[in-house]
Amino acid sequence: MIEKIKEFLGLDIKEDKYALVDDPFFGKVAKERAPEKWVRSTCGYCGVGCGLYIGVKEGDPVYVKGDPDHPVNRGTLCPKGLSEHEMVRAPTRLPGAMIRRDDGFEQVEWDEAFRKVSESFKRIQREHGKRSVAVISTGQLLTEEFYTLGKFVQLGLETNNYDGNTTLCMASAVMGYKQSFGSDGPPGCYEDFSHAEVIMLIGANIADNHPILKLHIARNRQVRGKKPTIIVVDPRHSKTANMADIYLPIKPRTDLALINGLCYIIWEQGWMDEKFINERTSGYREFIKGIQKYPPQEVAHITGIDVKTLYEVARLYAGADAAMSAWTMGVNQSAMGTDTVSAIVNLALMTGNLGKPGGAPMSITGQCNAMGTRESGFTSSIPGYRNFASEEDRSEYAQIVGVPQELVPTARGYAYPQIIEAIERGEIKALWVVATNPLVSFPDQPRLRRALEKLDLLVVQDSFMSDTAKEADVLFGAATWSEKTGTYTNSERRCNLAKKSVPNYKDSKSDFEIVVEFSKYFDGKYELLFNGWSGPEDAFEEWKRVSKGRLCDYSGMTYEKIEKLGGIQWPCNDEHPEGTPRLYYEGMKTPNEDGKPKFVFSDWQPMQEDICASFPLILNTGRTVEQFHTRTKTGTIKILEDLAPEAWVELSPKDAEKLKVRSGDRIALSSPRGRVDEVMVKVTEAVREGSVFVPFHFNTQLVNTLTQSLFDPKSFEPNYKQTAIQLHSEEVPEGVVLEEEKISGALGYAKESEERRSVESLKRSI
Ligand SMILES: Nc1nc2c(c(=O)[nH]1)N[C@H]1C(S)=C(S)[C@@H](COP(=O)(O)OP(=O)(O)OC[C@H]3O[C@@H](n4cnc5c(=O)[nH]c(N)nc54)[C@H](O)[C@@H]3O)O[C@H]1N2
Ligand SMILES: Nc1nc2c(c(=O)[nH]1)N[C@H]1C(S)=C(S)[C@@H](COP(=O)(O)OP(=O)(O)OC[C@H]3O[C@@H](n4cnc5c(=O)[nH]c(N)nc54)[C@H](O)[C@@H]3O)O[C@H]1N2
Ligand code: SF4
Ligand SMILES: [Mo]
Repeated sequence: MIEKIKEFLGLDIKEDKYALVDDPFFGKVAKERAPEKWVRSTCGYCGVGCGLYIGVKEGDPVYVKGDPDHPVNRGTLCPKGLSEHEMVRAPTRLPGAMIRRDDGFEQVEWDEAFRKVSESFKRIQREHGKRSVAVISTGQLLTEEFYTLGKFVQLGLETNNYDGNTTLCMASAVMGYKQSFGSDGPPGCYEDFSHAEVIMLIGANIADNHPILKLHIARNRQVRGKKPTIIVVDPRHSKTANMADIYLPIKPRTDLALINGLCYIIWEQGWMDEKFINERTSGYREFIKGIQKYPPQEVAHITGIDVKTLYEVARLYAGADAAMSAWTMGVNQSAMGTDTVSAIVNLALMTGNLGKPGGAPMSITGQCNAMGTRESGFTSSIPGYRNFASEEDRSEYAQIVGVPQELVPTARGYAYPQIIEAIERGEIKALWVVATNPLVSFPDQPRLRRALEKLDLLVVQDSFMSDTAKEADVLFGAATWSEKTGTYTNSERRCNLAKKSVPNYKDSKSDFEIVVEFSKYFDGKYELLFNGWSGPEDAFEEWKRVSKGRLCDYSGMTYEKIEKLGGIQWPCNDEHPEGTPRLYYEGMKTPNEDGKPKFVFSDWQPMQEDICASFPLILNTGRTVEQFHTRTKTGTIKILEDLAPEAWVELSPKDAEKLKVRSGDRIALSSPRGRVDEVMVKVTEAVREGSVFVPFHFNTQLVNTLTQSLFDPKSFEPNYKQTAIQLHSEEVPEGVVLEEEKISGALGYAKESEERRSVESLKRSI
């Protein structure tokens, strides 16, 4: 039988390289790929932070298996983790340092590339000031690398125009936590998914994007003896919505009104936890005044969720012994992201769901080490969640690392979108992009491209020939996952060890080495910042000293201990030598002045995006399980590419009818910023009439051509999830025409009493 299958699949039976052989560690594996050794490590894709083993043969990674002892994933992995080894030797890897010549890139000695870039940076800084050089980094380096990079950029290059793709991702969660707790830091942990009676997933499609978290939900019945109630809040019926007991298909970007409304009902019905509120929180009175504007009828009107369901959800949430809300990009990527995060915290505080098993507001982190950047990265705070504005914090940091205090910035520089605007204005002349691919991932691509063309120098430090790398003047070819050692911290503050298992690809260098080597081209900076450092562990040791006594305390960790325990959750110190599962448990103070978490009221706002007759539909963008971001990695993995080779547009049956298209047809999408052609139609009830969904991964159908430059004013996170667009099919090239009622219905923000306007003049703000 097996022979028949092999023949059918066209496999070479004679050679029998697919025969299974015994592996001392994992039982049967294919003979061809039987590893010589297994190296314990951590997945380098998403913020779940799964433990795994990398199988190595003849210096190449050939296998990945889940680590059965790791508390996060207990031996399981998602398709990306399982195939991660396949991207490491892809032909699109950058072989080392490269410089653009007239006829394309030429690989050069590192010295030549470092000399060229350092001389340009110095000249530009001499002529235009230190801050005319900017850096955009990532949530995908190791903490040791971020720490080293941040230290060099701010104390070496002396520019605070330093930000990263985390602003496209977790910035709203960071700012929301700061508003509510006085500091960033997710309070909950994965174990809470197994202890909660009610789990509300808000704008988080974990089935596609954090699949291994489902394990922790599946354990809930085992832990509590009954099934939890799962509530999913998402305008689109995502795969995660299939898990829901209660699915709330809210109108796009109305989450803040929904949460305020749930709090109103809880207050009105007296379902709140008064003891908790009185003893452990502040700001309740003012908060209650604020939510008076959110009675159920009003909220039903804004969100599209009926009054009865609102009461039911409020009753379940407030009545549960423990309830948690977990959220991701449906919340963060909005011009109201920060305030929505604080609203989620308000709901937790009102119902006493903080610092106890199953009771937490919990952001799910996107990238494998977005947490590490937030803690150590120098972008929105001095390492260790220290405040730029605080003289005490600046002096403490300077003292610990032995640099003159004047070097420590007194304020954060430009956030990512502001850096792009400063390039447009000609204020920033050189940009160093590290491990991110803006020419796919940033909104309003036509504008970004125009801005980047104005630069005197674009340096890209990447492991692959990304879309942005293709436009660079100089490339720093970086080693990637499995080629370097250091730590990633996951969504639940768990610091995991990722280990080098194979040699670097060709002449590439690790990001740590690149930064330390590069610093030698700047007078005295290496001696000042990295003297005697020989590897990432030196950065980790300094990071431990810098974080000691802070909320994100790593001082009690060592690589050995991290590996032995399967990761450690900060704070980890003398008091908590094995880490801390939850923050703000009874007796633990928040960094707010009074030590208490604070209720922060914010109004839901209709916002500016021109929905009109020309662009009457809402575009929602996001992800699919097979692909990761801009596909520099997953695009090289055959099985993942075969499963999801191109973008598609999810369209409701009614809109498909209007356009006279069926699943499999191709249509174009346009917005005031541009047009994307040839996107495959998928007709589905998952999206409502007037809304469409397109994954953002594909440079071939670049959906960020359409998205707008609209950002949360507090976090600067882009509003990726709602863009006014039009669709065009061959049969109906002029696109969808909606009657006025339908437009307001799709958007849902028109008040019944509002004056009706003609379709032409309908520039409705959403
Ligand atoms: N396979 C895969 N996994 C990934 C990634 C990947 O690229 N591929 N990327 C990683 C990263 S960096 C991140 S940030 C995470 C992102 O993980 P998720 O946030 O789960 O991913 P998205 O698909 O961007 O968006 C989630 C959901 O938000 C919904 N949404 C849109 N508008 C609204 C709204 O107004 N309100 C609400 N409540 N929901 C809304 C969308 O319909 C979508 O289902 O995934 C991580 N994991
Ligand atoms: N429309 C729309 N746009 C979005 C989103 C959305 O939901 N909708 N989501 C946003 C979010 S949440 C995110 S996080 C961003 C992600 O957007 P990007 O950060 O642009 O996406 P990646 O493809 O992960 O880019 C990481 C880059 O690092 C490189 N790399 C990998 N390993 C290494 C390494 O070890 N060292 C170095 N130096 N480079 C390495 C990769 O090759 C890749 O080019 O996209 C954002 N854009
Ligand atoms: S869930 Fe995330 S961390 Fe786990 S294997 Fe998949 S991509 Fe890797
Ligand atoms: Mo992200």
